[in-house]
Amino acid sequence: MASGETPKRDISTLHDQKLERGNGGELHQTSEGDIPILTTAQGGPVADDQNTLRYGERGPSLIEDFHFREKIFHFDHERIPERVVHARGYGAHGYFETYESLAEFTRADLFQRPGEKTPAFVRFSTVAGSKGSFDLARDVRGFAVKIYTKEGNWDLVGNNIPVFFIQDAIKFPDMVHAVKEEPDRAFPQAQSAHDNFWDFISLTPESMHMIMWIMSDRAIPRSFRFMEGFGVHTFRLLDANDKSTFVKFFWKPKLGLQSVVWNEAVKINGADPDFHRRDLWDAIQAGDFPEWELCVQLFDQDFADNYDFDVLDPTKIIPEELIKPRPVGRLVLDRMPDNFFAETEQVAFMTQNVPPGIDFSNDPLLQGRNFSYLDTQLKRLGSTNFTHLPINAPKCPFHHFQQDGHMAMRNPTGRANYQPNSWNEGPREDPTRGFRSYRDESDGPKARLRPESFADHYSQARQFYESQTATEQDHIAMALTFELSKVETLVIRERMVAHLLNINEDLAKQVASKLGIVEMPSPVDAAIKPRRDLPVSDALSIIKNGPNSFKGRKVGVLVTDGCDGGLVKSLASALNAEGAMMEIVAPRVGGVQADDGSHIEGNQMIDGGPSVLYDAIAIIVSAKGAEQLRGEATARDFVADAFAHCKFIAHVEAAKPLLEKAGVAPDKGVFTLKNDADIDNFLESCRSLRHWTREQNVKQ
Ligand code: HDE
Repeated sequence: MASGETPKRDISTLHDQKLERGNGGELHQTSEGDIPILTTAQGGPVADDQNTLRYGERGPSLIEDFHFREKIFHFDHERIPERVVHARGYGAHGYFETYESLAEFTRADLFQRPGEKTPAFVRFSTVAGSKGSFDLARDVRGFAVKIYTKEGNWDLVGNNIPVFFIQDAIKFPDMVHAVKEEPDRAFPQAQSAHDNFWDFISLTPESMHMIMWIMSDRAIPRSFRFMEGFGVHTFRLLDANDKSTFVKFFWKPKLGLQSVVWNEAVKINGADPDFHRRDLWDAIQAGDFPEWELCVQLFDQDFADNYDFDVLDPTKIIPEELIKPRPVGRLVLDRMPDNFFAETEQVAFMTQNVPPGIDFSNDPLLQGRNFSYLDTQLKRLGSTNFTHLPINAPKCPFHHFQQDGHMAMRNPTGRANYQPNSWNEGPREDPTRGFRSYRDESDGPKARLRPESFADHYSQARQFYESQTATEQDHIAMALTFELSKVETLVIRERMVAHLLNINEDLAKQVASKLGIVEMPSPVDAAIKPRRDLPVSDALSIIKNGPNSFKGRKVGVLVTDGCDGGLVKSLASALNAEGAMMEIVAPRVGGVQADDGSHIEGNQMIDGGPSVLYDAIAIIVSAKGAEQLRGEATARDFVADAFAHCKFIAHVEAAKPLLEKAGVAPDKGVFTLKNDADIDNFLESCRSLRHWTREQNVKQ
C-alpha cells in the first residue's frame, strides 16, 4: 500500500473473504494482495483481531490495547434509542410517478409533469411494540412516505387507518403510555389487550371511531402490500396564486386489501415473527414490485363549511362515496435498503416536511405533530445534523447558512456564513419559488378550547360498523371480546359496553353476553346524540373491496414421497401464470421423491411451515404418506388451521384420511384435485381469498 493511501475497508467484501482460522485462532489471508487488510476506525492495519494484548499467556489484559478498546467502545454504542412509537418498522426504496399535471390545484413541483418519476423511501411500522416485537400485533400500521422532490423532501407520515384516537396532540403521551406495556410490570408487549389501554379508551369517547377500526381486520393486515395508507389529516394544496384547495391523501394498494383472522395472527407471531418484513423482502427480491396509487379527495371551503363533520377533526372521515378519491400518481417499491440501520432505522420522517404548494390545515393533531417530529429526531439521531445522513438528505440542491454541531459531514466553504453580506456570497431567499404559507386569518380568544364541531364521537363509529359485511362485523365483536376478556377490572369492561351501546346495540349485547355481563349498563351520556342516518359506505369494508385476484399470494403445498409429481408441476405452472407463489412443505428437509422418480425440493419442513404462513393450501401426498401424516400433530394442524381460517384447500384423493383426522368437513372451499381442470377451479375460487361462508361452522 502506498504511503498516505487509505486501506480499503469495504465491509461487504470482508464478509465475502474466505478467512482461515488456525488452531490457535490466528487470522490468515487466503491469498496475498487481493484481500483488504482489516484496520481500526483510524485506518491503522490490524495484526491480530482474535486475542487481546496481555502480559504472559495467562496474565492480565492491558489498557494499552487501543484496537480492543476501540472495537468494544464502538460495539457498546451500536444502539440508538428506538422510536418511542412505531419502533418496529421495515422500509424500501422506490419512486413516485405522476399521472397528470395538478397545476390547477397545486404548484408543488412533483405534481406538474405527467410521467415524471421522483425517488421515494417508505417505512411501514407497528405502533405499540418495541423494535424486536412481532409483526402481527393487533395495531395500527404506520405508512410513512418520503418523496425526494426537486423542491425538498415531502414526508407524508400516514397510517393504514384514516382516523386517530384523539383530537388534540396534548393527549398523545397519555394515549401512548396507556397502550404500551404497563410501567410496573413491563408487559404486555405490543398488545392493546390490557387494563391500562382500555381504561384510557373507556374514558376517552373521541376514540370510539378509531376503536372500531382497530378492532376490525384492518389492524391485522396480511401484508404491507395489501393495505391502504391514509394521510389522515386535512391538508391544503396551494396553486401558483396561493389559492387553496383542501385535500386528503390516500394510498390504494394495486393488489387489493387483505387481512388475516385473529387466531391466525396469534399463530403467525410464533411461526414467523417477521412475517410482514419477509413478505416485502421476498416480493421485491422476486421482482414483484409492490405498488400503490396515490389518490386525493379535493374539496373547497364551501364543502368544509357545510359538511356534517369538521374537516379539521382527525377522528372523522369524508366517505369515498361523498368525494371520490382521484388517482394522481403511483408509488412503486423496487429496492431494499443496502443496510437496515443506515436507512430504515435512521430515516427521519417529519410531518413538517412539505414542499411549496402543499400546506397544513389547522387540525390540532397535525399542528402538534409538526412540533414533535423534529424534536424526536434530535433525541434519536443525536445531532441537529441528521439531515446529513444520506437517507434524510434532500436529493435536490440545497444551500443554507446552518453550520457546525455534532457530526457535521457537509461543511460550508468560503467567508460568508450569514446574510445579508457584502461579499456577494451564499444563497438568498426567493419570494416566488420559496415556500409560502396559506394566508389564514384567525381570531378568537387565547384559550384551551375544543370546538363544538368536534363533539360527535359515535355517529361515524356506527357508520363504520354498519358498512361491514356480517363476517367483518363478527370479527369486530370477537376482537372486542378478546381484548376486554384480558381486562381484569370489571368496571372498565362495563364502561366499554356502555360506549358500544351508542354505536350499535346488537354489537354491545353480543360483547356483553360473551363477557358475562348480565345487567346491561346504560349508554354513556353522549355530548351529541349519535346519528343513525349516515349511509353505509362500501369503501370501508375489506371484503366488499376484494381484488378478485390471487396475484401476489402464496400456496403451501404439502407433499410426501410417492406423491403425484405431474400434479405438483401443473399446480406450480398454474400459480406462476396467476402471478402467485408456491412453497413446498415436506416431512423432512431436502424434499421428497415423487411417483415419477423426480425429486421435489422442499422449501419448508412441516414443523417450520405451518399453514398460517400461506393464503391457501394443497395436499398432494401418497396414500402411504397420508397414513404417516395422520399420526403427526403438525400435519394435522396444517390442515385443521387452514380449514378453521377459511382458506381454500385442494387435495388429492389419497389425502382424505388426513383430512378426516384433521376434522375437515368438505364444503365448497375444499377441492379434490385430479387434473388441470380441477386446478383451474381451485385457483378461480382462490381469487376470493377466503371461503368466509365456512366461518359460521368453525367459529374461531
Ligand atoms: Fe406519529 N410520531 N405522532 N402519528 N407517527 C412518530 O416520530 C406524534 C400520529 C406516525 O416510520 C414519532 O420519528 C404525535 C398520527 C408514523 O419513522 C413521534 C402525534 C399519525 C410514524 C410522533 C402523532 C402518525 C410516527 C416517533 C399526535 C398518522 C413512524 C418516532 C399529535 C397520520 C414514522 C418518530 C417512521 C412516529 C409523534 C400521531 C403516524 C414521537 C405527537 C395521527 C407512521 O414524533
